[in-house]
Amino acid sequence: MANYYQPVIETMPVEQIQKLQSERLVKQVKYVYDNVAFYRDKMDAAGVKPEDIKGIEDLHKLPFINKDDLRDQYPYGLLAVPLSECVRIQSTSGTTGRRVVAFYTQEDIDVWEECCARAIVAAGGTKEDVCHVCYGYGLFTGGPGLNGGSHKVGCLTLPMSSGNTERQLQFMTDLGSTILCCTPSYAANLGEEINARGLRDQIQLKAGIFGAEPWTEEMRRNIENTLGIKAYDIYGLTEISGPGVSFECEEQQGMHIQEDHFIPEIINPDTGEVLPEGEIGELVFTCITKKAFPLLRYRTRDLCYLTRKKCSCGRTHIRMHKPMGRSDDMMVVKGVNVWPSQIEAVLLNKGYEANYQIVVDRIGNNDTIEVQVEKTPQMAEDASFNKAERERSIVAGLKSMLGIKVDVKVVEPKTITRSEGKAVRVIDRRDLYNK
Ligand code: DLL
Repeated sequence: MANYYQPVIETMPVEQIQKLQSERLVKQVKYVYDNVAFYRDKMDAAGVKPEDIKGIEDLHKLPFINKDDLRDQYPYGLLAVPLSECVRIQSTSGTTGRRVVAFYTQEDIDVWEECCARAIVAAGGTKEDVCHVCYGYGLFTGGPGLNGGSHKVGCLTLPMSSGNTERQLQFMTDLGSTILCCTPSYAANLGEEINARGLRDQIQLKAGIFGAEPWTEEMRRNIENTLGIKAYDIYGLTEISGPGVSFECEEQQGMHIQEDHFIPEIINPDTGEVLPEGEIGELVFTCITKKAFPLLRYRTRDLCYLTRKKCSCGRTHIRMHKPMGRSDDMMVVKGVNVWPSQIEAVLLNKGYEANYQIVVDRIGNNDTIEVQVEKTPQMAEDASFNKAERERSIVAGLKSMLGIKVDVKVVEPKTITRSEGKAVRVIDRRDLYNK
């Protein structure tokens, strides 16, 4: 069995990684220019020829592409190989507009699964493990990606897919799952059910690989305590391949980006200017090994920062801070920028679990925002629980975090719909008026 912790690549001195990236970038730009009319036209319009790209220092000369370009080119406009070379598609879960469809050659799938294998190994996975994958299977990349990675590591793979909590818990206890892969919100739900059914001493989980949605450090601590595991973050997006574009090591201090396959940049989302290491902005990726659907300078809309600070795990690949949200997740309420993750941090710090929902509306010309959060089971049993006082305390916490008055309702346990995949945290009724 191959060892998918690949020290030669993952601990390569930075200058060598950059040299490798430069070589791959030069080849990739020529490959894309020669094979994708859309890019050829875009580069011609920007006055850039493949020969102008001599290394990563020239990356900034290439034009950006974004999700609208992908939608406009749907379905085949960005393919760089004949369709007969493609063996799979995956697609985004977008509910509005055209879905994004990504294509893969067999080689693309091998690279993607290898990326997921590295993530599983970084979370302590070996062939002795039982890897319980309850990300959705099908068009969503979560299930297939982690499934493939788990096979490569040699774990016993449980392809559970999402939902059916009853069955998840039965397999988890009967087959002794040791690594859990799902969204953090579903991990929190499973934790809640495990505790409610008194199953904690029957589970053997040691690690979780959670991603596909934003989650806070507070939520991490909560999940770790409830399930008795170490919770690792994993990031990725369909357009770039799927999960495994970056992943956490045991340090849990940001996710190592797999720099032998992807070059990250952080830009100012308004001006497109490339920002220095450490500054927060929009994450942009250039794929340097993809064959079927090779995106150059793709704007993810995810906001984060990068760091090259030395990591004690020995990996030298640059780390990205967990995305603080997407530029399109940000709500402007009463003229103030609000991210759901800020609200989550306040609630979890005050002892609640991540069972909450944010409802934004407009009455006349005024925005309203209400946060509904469930009591924990302990709070529900506590006779001295003072609802009005607790609500006032959350209102004060949110006011100091956001600078605006938020209405708060503490509701009974199990009254907010649970998610099995990506959680729906925000209901913005103002969207109805804008249609
Ligand atoms: O969510 C791929 C994935 C599956 C990642 C399983 C991790 C685990 P999409 O459905 O295309 O792909 O959604 C991609 O989800 O641009 C981010 O906004 C968000 N996202 C993904 N991982 C994280 C994470 C998959 N760890 C979009 N933290 C991305 C925060 C994340 N947001």
